[in-house]
Amino acid sequence: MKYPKKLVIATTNSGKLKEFEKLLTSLEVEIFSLKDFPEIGEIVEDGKTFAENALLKARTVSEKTGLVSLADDSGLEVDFLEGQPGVNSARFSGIPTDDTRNNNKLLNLLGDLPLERRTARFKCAIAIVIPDKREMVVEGICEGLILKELRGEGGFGYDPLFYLPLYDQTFAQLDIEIKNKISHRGQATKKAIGILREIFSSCQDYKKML
Ligand code: ITT
Repeated sequence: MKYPKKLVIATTNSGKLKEFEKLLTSLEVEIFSLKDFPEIGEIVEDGKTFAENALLKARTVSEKTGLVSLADDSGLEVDFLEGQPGVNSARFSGIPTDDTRNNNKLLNLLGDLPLERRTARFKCAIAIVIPDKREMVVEGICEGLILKELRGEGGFGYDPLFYLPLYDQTFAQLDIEIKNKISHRGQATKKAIGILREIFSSCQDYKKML
Protein backbone atom coordinates (compact mmCIF):
# COMPACT_ATOMS: atom_id res chain seq x y z
CA MET A 1 0.00 0.00 0.00
CA LYS A 2 1.35 3.43 -0.91
CA TYR A 3 0.63 6.46 1.23
CA PRO A 4 1.27 10.10 0.32
CA LYS A 5 4.30 11.43 2.16
CA LYS A 6 2.12 13.40 4.53
CA LEU A 7 2.01 13.02 8.29
CA VAL A 8 -0.65 14.56 10.52
CA ILE A 9 0.55 15.21 14.06
CA ALA A 10 -2.67 14.87 16.06
CA THR A 11 -2.06 17.84 18.33
CA THR A 12 -3.20 21.39 18.97
CA ASN A 13 -0.29 22.01 21.35
CA SER A 14 2.13 24.32 19.56
CA GLY A 15 5.00 23.46 21.95
CA LYS A 16 4.76 19.78 21.05
CA LEU A 17 4.35 20.55 17.35
CA LYS A 18 7.51 22.70 17.28
CA GLU A 19 9.50 19.86 18.85
CA PHE A 20 8.11 17.27 16.40
CA GLU A 21 8.91 19.48 13.40
CA LYS A 22 12.57 19.44 14.48
CA LEU A 23 12.60 15.79 15.60
CA LEU A 24 11.14 14.56 12.31
CA THR A 25 13.14 16.71 9.85
CA SER A 26 15.15 13.76 8.55
CA LEU A 27 11.97 11.93 7.49
CA GLU A 28 11.37 14.47 4.71
CA VAL A 29 7.60 14.23 4.90
CA GLU A 30 5.10 17.06 4.77
CA ILE A 31 3.91 17.72 8.32
CA PHE A 32 0.41 18.85 9.27
CA SER A 33 -1.30 19.33 12.63
CA LEU A 34 -4.89 19.60 13.88
CA LYS A 35 -4.71 23.33 13.10
CA ASP A 36 -4.85 22.30 9.41
CA PHE A 37 -7.98 20.21 10.05
CA PRO A 38 -10.22 22.39 12.27
CA GLU A 39 -13.27 20.38 11.20
CA ILE A 40 -12.04 17.44 13.33
CA GLY A 41 -12.79 19.43 16.50
CA GLU A 42 -11.95 18.30 20.02
CA ILE A 43 -10.98 14.68 20.60
CA VAL A 44 -12.09 13.40 24.01
CA GLU A 45 -9.10 11.93 25.85
CA ASP A 46 -10.77 9.57 28.32
CA GLY A 47 -8.17 6.79 28.33
CA LYS A 48 -6.53 5.66 31.57
CA THR A 49 -3.01 5.57 30.17
CA PHE A 50 -0.83 7.72 27.92
CA ALA A 51 -0.85 4.91 25.35
CA GLU A 52 -4.67 4.68 25.30
CA ASN A 53 -5.03 8.43 24.83
CA ALA A 54 -2.36 8.59 22.13
CA LEU A 55 -4.15 5.82 20.23
CA LEU A 56 -7.53 7.58 20.58
CA LYS A 57 -6.07 10.73 19.01
CA ALA A 58 -4.10 9.06 16.21
CA ARG A 59 -6.99 6.73 15.28
CA THR A 60 -9.54 9.56 15.04
CA VAL A 61 -7.23 11.72 12.94
CA SER A 62 -6.14 8.97 10.56
CA GLU A 63 -9.80 7.96 10.03
CA LYS A 64 -10.91 11.54 9.39
CA THR A 65 -8.01 12.57 7.12
CA GLY A 66 -7.21 9.30 5.35
CA LEU A 67 -3.54 10.02 6.13
CA VAL A 68 -0.86 8.54 8.38
CA SER A 69 -1.26 10.07 11.85
CA LEU A 70 1.05 10.38 14.83
CA ALA A 71 -0.24 11.36 18.28
CA ASP A 72 1.69 12.13 21.45
CA ASP A 73 0.10 11.77 24.84
CA SER A 74 2.43 12.86 27.56
CA GLY A 75 2.60 14.18 31.07
CA LEU A 76 4.38 14.53 34.35
CA GLU A 77 4.33 11.95 37.15
CA VAL A 78 5.37 13.34 40.54
CA ASP A 79 6.30 10.73 43.17
CA PHE A 80 5.18 12.82 46.19
CA LEU A 81 1.75 13.17 44.49
CA GLU A 82 1.57 9.41 43.82
CA GLY A 83 1.97 9.84 40.08
CA GLN A 84 -0.26 12.90 39.63
CA PRO A 85 -0.87 14.84 37.44
CA GLY A 86 -0.17 11.96 34.98
CA VAL A 87 -2.69 11.75 32.15
CA ASN A 88 -4.35 14.88 33.58
CA SER A 89 -1.21 17.00 33.19
CA ALA A 90 -2.72 19.42 30.66
CA ARG A 91 -5.94 19.85 32.70
CA PHE A 92 -4.28 19.70 36.16
CA SER A 93 -5.66 23.06 37.33
CA GLY A 94 -8.85 22.99 35.25
CA ILE A 95 -10.16 23.98 31.86
CA PRO A 96 -9.30 26.02 29.84
CA THR A 97 -5.82 24.59 30.21
CA ASP A 98 -3.20 27.03 31.44
CA ASP A 99 0.52 26.29 31.92
CA THR A 100 1.09 29.06 34.50
CA ARG A 101 -1.86 27.93 36.61
CA ASN A 102 -0.68 24.30 36.37
CA ASN A 103 2.85 25.21 37.49
CA ASN A 104 1.52 27.25 40.42
CA LYS A 105 -0.71 24.39 41.53
CA LEU A 106 2.24 22.00 41.42
CA LEU A 107 4.43 24.41 43.42
CA ASN A 108 1.71 24.82 46.05
CA LEU A 109 1.16 21.08 46.41
CA LEU A 110 4.88 20.39 46.88
CA GLY A 111 5.38 23.35 49.24
CA ASP A 112 8.75 23.26 50.99
CA LEU A 113 9.48 19.61 50.31
CA PRO A 114 13.28 19.23 49.97
CA LEU A 115 14.68 18.91 46.47
CA GLU A 116 15.77 15.28 46.88
CA ARG A 117 12.13 14.29 47.54
CA ARG A 118 10.76 16.23 44.56
CA THR A 119 11.45 13.39 42.12
CA ALA A 120 9.36 13.19 38.96
CA ARG A 121 9.39 11.96 35.40
CA PHE A 122 7.95 12.98 32.09
CA LYS A 123 6.37 10.15 30.13
CA CYS A 124 5.39 10.14 26.49
CA ALA A 125 3.47 7.62 24.42
CA ILE A 126 3.52 8.07 20.66
CA ALA A 127 0.87 6.27 18.64
CA ILE A 128 1.12 5.88 14.87
CA VAL A 129 -1.99 4.87 12.93
CA ILE A 130 -2.01 4.27 9.20
CA PRO A 131 -5.08 4.31 6.97
CA ASP A 132 -5.17 0.50 6.62
CA LYS A 133 -5.83 0.59 10.42
CA ARG A 134 -2.47 -0.77 11.53
CA GLU A 135 -1.52 0.77 14.89
CA MET A 136 1.74 1.06 16.80
CA VAL A 137 2.73 2.62 20.14
CA VAL A 138 6.20 3.49 21.45
CA GLU A 139 7.13 5.17 24.73
CA GLY A 140 9.82 7.32 26.29
CA ILE A 141 10.65 8.47 29.83
CA CYS A 142 12.84 11.25 31.25
CA GLU A 143 13.66 11.51 34.99
CA GLY A 144 14.15 14.80 36.84
CA LEU A 145 13.30 16.94 39.89
CA ILE A 146 10.65 19.62 40.44
CA LEU A 147 12.28 22.91 41.46
CA LYS A 148 10.84 25.28 44.07
CA GLU A 149 10.69 28.15 41.58
CA LEU A 150 10.40 28.61 37.82
CA ARG A 151 13.68 28.77 35.87
CA GLY A 152 14.10 29.57 32.16
CA GLU A 153 12.02 31.02 29.37
CA GLY A 154 11.98 28.29 26.70
CA GLY A 155 9.82 25.23 26.16
CA PHE A 156 6.22 24.88 27.33
CA GLY A 157 4.08 23.31 30.04
CA TYR A 158 6.03 22.25 33.13
CA ASP A 159 9.44 22.87 31.49
CA PRO A 160 10.47 25.79 33.80
CA LEU A 161 10.04 23.52 36.87
CA PHE A 162 11.58 20.32 35.48
CA TYR A 163 15.25 20.22 36.55
CA LEU A 164 17.92 17.88 35.21
CA PRO A 165 20.76 17.58 37.76
CA LEU A 166 23.17 16.30 35.09
CA TYR A 167 22.86 19.55 33.13
CA ASP A 168 22.12 21.85 36.10
CA GLN A 169 19.32 23.31 33.97
CA THR A 170 15.57 23.01 33.56
CA PHE A 171 13.96 21.91 30.30
CA ALA A 172 13.08 25.60 29.82
CA GLN A 173 16.80 26.54 29.98
CA LEU A 174 18.22 23.68 27.92
CA ASP A 175 19.06 24.13 24.28
CA ILE A 176 16.19 22.61 22.25
CA GLU A 177 18.62 20.26 20.49
CA ILE A 178 19.58 18.80 23.89
CA LYS A 179 15.99 18.65 25.15
CA ASN A 180 15.04 16.76 22.00
CA LYS A 181 17.89 14.30 22.54
CA ILE A 182 17.11 13.40 26.15
CA SER A 183 13.41 14.15 26.63
CA HIS A 184 10.56 11.65 26.95
CA ARG A 185 9.34 12.85 23.52
CA GLY A 186 12.83 12.59 22.02
CA GLN A 187 13.25 9.03 23.33
CA ALA A 188 9.87 7.93 22.02
CA THR A 189 10.44 9.65 18.67
CA LYS A 190 13.75 7.84 18.22
CA LYS A 191 11.76 4.58 18.28
CA ALA A 192 8.96 5.98 16.12
CA ILE A 193 11.25 7.16 13.33
CA GLY A 194 12.21 3.64 12.26
CA ILE A 195 8.53 2.70 11.97
CA LEU A 196 7.70 5.87 10.04
CA ARG A 197 10.63 5.33 7.64
CA GLU A 198 9.26 1.90 6.84
CA ILE A 199 5.69 3.19 6.38
CA PHE A 200 6.82 5.90 3.98
CA SER A 201 9.61 3.96 2.27
CA SER A 202 7.38 2.77 -0.55
CA CYS A 203 6.00 6.26 -1.09
CA GLN A 204 6.63 8.27 -4.14
CA ASP A 205 7.31 11.95 -3.81
CA TYR A 206 4.04 13.34 -2.38
CA LYS A 207 3.89 15.99 -5.11
CA LYS A 208 3.63 13.29 -7.77
CA MET A 209 0.73 11.70 -5.89
CA LEU A 210 -1.50 14.78 -5.84
P1 ITT B 1 -2.76 17.56 22.46
O1 ITT B 1 -3.62 16.55 23.18
O2 ITT B 1 -3.55 18.41 21.50
O3 ITT B 1 -1.53 16.96 21.86
P2 ITT B 1 -2.21 18.55 25.13
O4 ITT B 1 -1.37 19.67 25.68
O5 ITT B 1 -3.63 18.46 25.65
O6 ITT B 1 -2.20 18.64 23.53
P3 ITT B 1 -1.60 16.04 26.42
O7 ITT B 1 -3.01 15.71 26.69
O8 ITT B 1 -0.65 14.98 25.96
O9 ITT B 1 -1.45 17.20 25.34
O10 ITT B 1 -1.02 16.72 27.74
C1 ITT B 1 0.33 16.90 27.87
C2 ITT B 1 0.61 17.90 28.97
O11 ITT B 1 1.74 17.42 29.71
C3 ITT B 1 1.04 19.23 28.36
O12 ITT B 1 -0.06 20.11 28.21
C4 ITT B 1 2.05 19.72 29.40
O13 ITT B 1 1.38 20.34 30.47
C5 ITT B 1 2.68 18.44 29.88
N1 ITT B 1 3.88 18.10 29.06
C6 ITT B 1 4.04 17.06 28.19
N2 ITT B 1 5.25 17.10 27.62
C7 ITT B 1 5.87 18.19 28.13
C8 ITT B 1 7.12 18.77 27.92
O14 ITT B 1 8.00 18.26 27.04
N3 ITT B 1 7.43 19.86 28.62
C9 ITT B 1 6.57 20.39 29.49
N4 ITT B 1 5.36 19.93 29.74
C10 ITT B 1 5.00 18.83 29.06
